[in-house]
Amino acid sequence: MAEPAATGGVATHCPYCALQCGMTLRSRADGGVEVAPRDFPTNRGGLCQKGWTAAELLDHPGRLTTPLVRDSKGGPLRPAGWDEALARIVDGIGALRAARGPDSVAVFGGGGLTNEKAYALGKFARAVLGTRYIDYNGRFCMSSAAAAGIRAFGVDRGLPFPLADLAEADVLLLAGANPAETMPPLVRYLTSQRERGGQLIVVDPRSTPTARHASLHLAAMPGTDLALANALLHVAIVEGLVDRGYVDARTTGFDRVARVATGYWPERVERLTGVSAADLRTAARALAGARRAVIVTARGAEQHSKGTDTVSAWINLALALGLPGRPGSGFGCLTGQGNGQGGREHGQKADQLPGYRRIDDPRARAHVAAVWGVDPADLPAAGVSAVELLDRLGTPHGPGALLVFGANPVVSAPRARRVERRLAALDLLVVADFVRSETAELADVVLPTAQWAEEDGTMTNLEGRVLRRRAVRRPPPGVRTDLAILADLAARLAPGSPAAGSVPAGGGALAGGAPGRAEAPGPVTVPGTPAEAFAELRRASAGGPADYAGIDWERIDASDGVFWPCPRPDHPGTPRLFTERFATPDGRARFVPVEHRPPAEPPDEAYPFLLTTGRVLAQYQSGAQTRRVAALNRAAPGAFVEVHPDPAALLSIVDGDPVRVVTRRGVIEVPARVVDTIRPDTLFVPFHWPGAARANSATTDALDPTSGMPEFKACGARLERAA
Ligand SMILES: Nc1nc2c(c(=O)[nH]1)N[C@H]1C(S)=C(S)[C@@H](COP(=O)(O)OP(=O)(O)OC[C@H]3O[C@@H](n4cnc5c(=O)[nH]c(N)nc54)[C@H](O)[C@@H]3O)O[C@H]1N2
Ligand SMILES: Nc1nc2c(c(=O)[nH]1)N[C@H]1C(S)=C(S)[C@@H](COP(=O)(O)OP(=O)(O)OC[C@H]3O[C@@H](n4cnc5c(=O)[nH]c(N)nc54)[C@H](O)[C@@H]3O)O[C@H]1N2
Ligand code: SF4
Ligand SMILES: [Mo]
Repeated sequence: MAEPAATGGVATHCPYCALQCGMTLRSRADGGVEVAPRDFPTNRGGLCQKGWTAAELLDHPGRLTTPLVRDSKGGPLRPAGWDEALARIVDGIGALRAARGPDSVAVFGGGGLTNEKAYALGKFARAVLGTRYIDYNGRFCMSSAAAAGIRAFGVDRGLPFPLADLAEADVLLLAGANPAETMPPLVRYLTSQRERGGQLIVVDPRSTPTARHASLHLAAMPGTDLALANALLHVAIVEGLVDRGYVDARTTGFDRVARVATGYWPERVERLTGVSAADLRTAARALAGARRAVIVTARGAEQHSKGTDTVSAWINLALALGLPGRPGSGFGCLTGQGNGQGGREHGQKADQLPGYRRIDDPRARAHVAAVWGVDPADLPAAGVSAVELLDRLGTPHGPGALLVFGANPVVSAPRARRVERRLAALDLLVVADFVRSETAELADVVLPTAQWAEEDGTMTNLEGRVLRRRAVRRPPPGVRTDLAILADLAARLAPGSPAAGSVPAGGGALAGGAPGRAEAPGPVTVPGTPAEAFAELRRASAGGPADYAGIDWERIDASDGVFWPCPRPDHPGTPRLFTERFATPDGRARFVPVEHRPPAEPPDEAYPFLLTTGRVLAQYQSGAQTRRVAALNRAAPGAFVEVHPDPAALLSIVDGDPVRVVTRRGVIEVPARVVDTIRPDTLFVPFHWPGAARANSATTDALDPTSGMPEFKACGARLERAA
């Protein structure tokens, strides 16, 4: 329930990950903000260290409180007024559009933005700028799981059931998920699952804090989950453990998948994965024998050039065992960013319109164009995925301007040195942020925005539960909200406004329609307040797969949030999907045959290790926020490389030695952490730090062909002692 006002606190949620732990904020006498945990279904009164310290950034001395502009490339950023900063943006955009049309401007969003902001950003890109170039950092995060979910179930909701179901599973399999560090309060569900006598199976090349809770740890080589899942399916088929009744009644395509599975006998897959045939059989029998079984994937299984097919392999196994839609059982993925789920529903994805509609669907275009008051023909076509977008920046035919809201790709994008070069080649880089992130440091214009505790809005957590973010105080003087910035830019760019003088007629939707059309629609506005934006989002999402039409703030306030789809005010919301049918045209889930293949860059003689990357508990993502919090820096002061004692001994490396992790793209300079919790053929580096320790200097930009997900989790590497 919402926190009663009588306590004097404001009930809201943590700004960081998709667990969206409940917290209560109180203003202190000195103007600061105090965080207390709040009992909410996802955290049950728990918070991790990041949540406890989240308010420290609100009054951080490095917080931006004035716009910054750069007068010439290579020159310094200097403080400027809002009018000057926004005029600089409008002039830059106008000049590019006059010369090269609407696709000369690109937008990059983030999965941390509220639903309202994600919606406004998509509308700004499509209907004000008229560009097809918009994508966001969620492409690095959830895109493979999303693509596989849509392919099998017809819809993408990370967990199609409430998180609490995990505690009730007799067998729970986590593939490439380390929630003990990435969602610590979730561990209480794992603990109660074990106390009830349940088994936990963890697939991870490292013996992580999560794997230490497991009854069975399958330490597979990075990039081999697909083969492993196919082997479990092979065992289930050979041993007669498939749920034939479910397969016949609720699915299509099993026979083709069964034929593929014949090639994945356990002894062969033992050689591919390094997991013993005996353990593969044990895992398959445990899952198949459980009354309630749940399979969950996260980034370890997904961030590969075959991430979509890998998630499909896990879904195939779940379908063969009859799990999705069965009470207490199921398949899901752990969404990562605070609004990773909602952020991928309302139109900041290159191929998508609000309500999880497809931009290439004529009915979807007509619906959204009507809400926006534009001609469907003026909405751009699908753009390209994040890495492809970054790759085109500043090239002769690519965008010359980029607006970034809620991402720090200089640290978090694969092959980051190339990203820096592409950003440097832009005519205009605009970054809205509350700190000088590594990406903001390269910008021509930096816009200071409000933080989570200073704004209202909604977030959709990893369960598809729509929640309220509530302001406890107003933004500091000089700071504006993202919505206010977008609304102001839209007004300044509108045809007929003085600032838009340099924008040509006929320039996409911005000019109000194609030349010669009799009734040109009026200028498109972007909602400048969260309430206006949510009201519009509800209408735009109505009838789409992620339907929010029946959700309003009062309903959320009166409950623990509302699960989408919720098409009408009298609709209860949908905590559990797929109980009767799947969201496919025939209501059945679809098996998809998938074959194992090696990573884009397998190890070889010159690069004998597999480099994988990921997270530590006390830092968040690119670290732009958490590296500024003193307690978190004490807990996790810098990057490192985990290496097994055997290869370390061969290379004469001892714990703490400075080393170089070298790939075909670059070098990571970090101290070695010699640990026996990692496979001898694998190296692990966390990606939260910039500079010489930046993991993404070395990662590959090989992409999944379906989702555009980069291969963050596997590429050939060698390890050297630093000179
Ligand atoms: N502390 C902290 N928490 C976070 C975040 C953060 O930055 N810091 N970020 C949030 C976000 S956006 C996300 S997406 C989530 C991510 O949450 P997780 O997916 O749990 O995090 P990762 O550390 O990226 O990867 C999980 C595990 O995958 C393993 N792994 C590597 N390669 C493979 C492989 O090929 N197969 C398998 N099966 N496992 C492999 C790694 O060893 C690692 O332990 O965390 C969220 N929570
Ligand atoms: N090597 C490697 N790289 C990875 C991964 C990996 O596992 N390995 N994981 C990938 C994954 S899963 C993810 S999700 C990405 C995340 O990658 P990033 O995009 O770098 O994520 P953040 O560090 O959260 O960056 C968000 C930025 O926006 C700012 N910000 C936060 N909230 C708001 C807001 O409301 N408005 C505005 N204007 N700004 C805001 C923050 O201060 C910060 O600078 O990294 C990916 N990169
Ligand atoms: S688990 Fe996630 S949502 Fe909860 S306190 Fe930690 S970072 Fe915040
Ligand atoms: Mo993520």
